[in-house]
Amino acid sequence: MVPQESQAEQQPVFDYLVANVSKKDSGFADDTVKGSQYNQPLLEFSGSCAGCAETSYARLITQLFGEHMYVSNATGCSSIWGGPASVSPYTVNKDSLQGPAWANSLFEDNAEHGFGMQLGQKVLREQAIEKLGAMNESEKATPEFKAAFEKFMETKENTRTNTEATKALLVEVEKAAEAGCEDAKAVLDKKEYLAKKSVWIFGGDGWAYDIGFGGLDHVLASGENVNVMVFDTEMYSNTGGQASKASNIGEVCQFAAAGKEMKKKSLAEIAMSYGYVYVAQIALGANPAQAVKCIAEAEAYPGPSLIIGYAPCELHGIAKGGMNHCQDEMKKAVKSGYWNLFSFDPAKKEAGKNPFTLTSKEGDGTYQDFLHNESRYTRLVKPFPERAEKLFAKSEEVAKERYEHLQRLVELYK
Ligand SMILES: Cc1ncc(C[n+]2csc(CCOP(=O)(O)OP(=O)(O)O)c2C)c(N)n1
Repeated sequence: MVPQESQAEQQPVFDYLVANVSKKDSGFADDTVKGSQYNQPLLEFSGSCAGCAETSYARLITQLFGEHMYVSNATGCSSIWGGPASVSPYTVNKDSLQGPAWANSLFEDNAEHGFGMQLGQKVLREQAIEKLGAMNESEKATPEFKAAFEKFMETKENTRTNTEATKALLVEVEKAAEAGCEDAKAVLDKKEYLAKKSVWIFGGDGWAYDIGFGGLDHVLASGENVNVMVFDTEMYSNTGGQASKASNIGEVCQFAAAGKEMKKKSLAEIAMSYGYVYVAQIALGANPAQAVKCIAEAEAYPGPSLIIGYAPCELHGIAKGGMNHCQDEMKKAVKSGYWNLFSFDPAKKEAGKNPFTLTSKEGDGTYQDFLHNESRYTRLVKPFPERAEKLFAKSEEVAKERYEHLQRLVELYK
């Protein structure tokens, strides 16, 4: 890093790029790894720590659905880099000046807050659709209106295609309003709510696994179409690294100064037990294709979805490479069997297929190397060498059991 003033002569280049460079047709679908990277990120210049994994997940989600997103954000790192006082790193796109609508409620009621966003916009949207239905039945409905309404209804649940269909329909609604149609005027009053929205609930593991868990469970059980993204740093990062139920065996955190003894809670499986919740565990740096696929599947699933993303953090104290190699650390976590990649898609079950997909392989024997590269573990070695050895061995054993259990789930859901 160098002082900002010394780089000021580059400003015209930056301005040129911002003003003149437009989206190129990549030839790849938007919901693929390559295609998604041609989309404008609607999260930029956040105040996160360098290398923060949380921002890379949020940025990617905005590249897929940003223009249509409502985000409810739990208090935690993501509400701090996502909404520091007076500025916002979330932005709007160049063409329609649309971007994520973002709000932070509390640490403890984030799921409920996002649920309210979903219900509020759903009711307004349905009221507008009811009026459109009445217009469609009217003998005054033009063939153009009928065709546009049909297209709108066909794409009603698809976040991407419904936007264009809504635009075309609103042209016809405006014509009808000009001709004096009262229903059309009522629809125009709610036009912001007409296109399909993508409702997201963001938060850390302290929120999802612990403090906000009751609300999260309630919202997942509701069956409503919300998408939950958990940034799993395996600790309360924003308040200096307290242990959460996502922390792992042997991990040294505040309130677990001698290394946590209990294993990590399987939030994913609690959600899977409902059978109608889309669930995925991802790690962007380890398998970007699986991550993008799961995010797209979760968003497309017309019920509740929970994605848990492994998020290395400054506080993990990565020895080799530090946070410059955050994405590589995710790779190591998956390769060693420390973190598992899988998804449970109820839509597949409905189609007669196995809903459970186990993507990652068995650990490759580097589990202890993984632990020994992070100071949240190695901190235990000096003061308590024997305890460290015991807990690290237990952690590996539990990870093996967990993987075998996941393999059994593949058979169980067949
Ligand atoms: C009810 C309540 N308790 C405690 C806090 C203080 N607090 C703010 S952020 C935070 C930690 C958040 O941790 P996590 O959910 O894991 O997210 P991360 O910071 O790791 O992204 C805490 C304890 C709060 N804001 N509200």
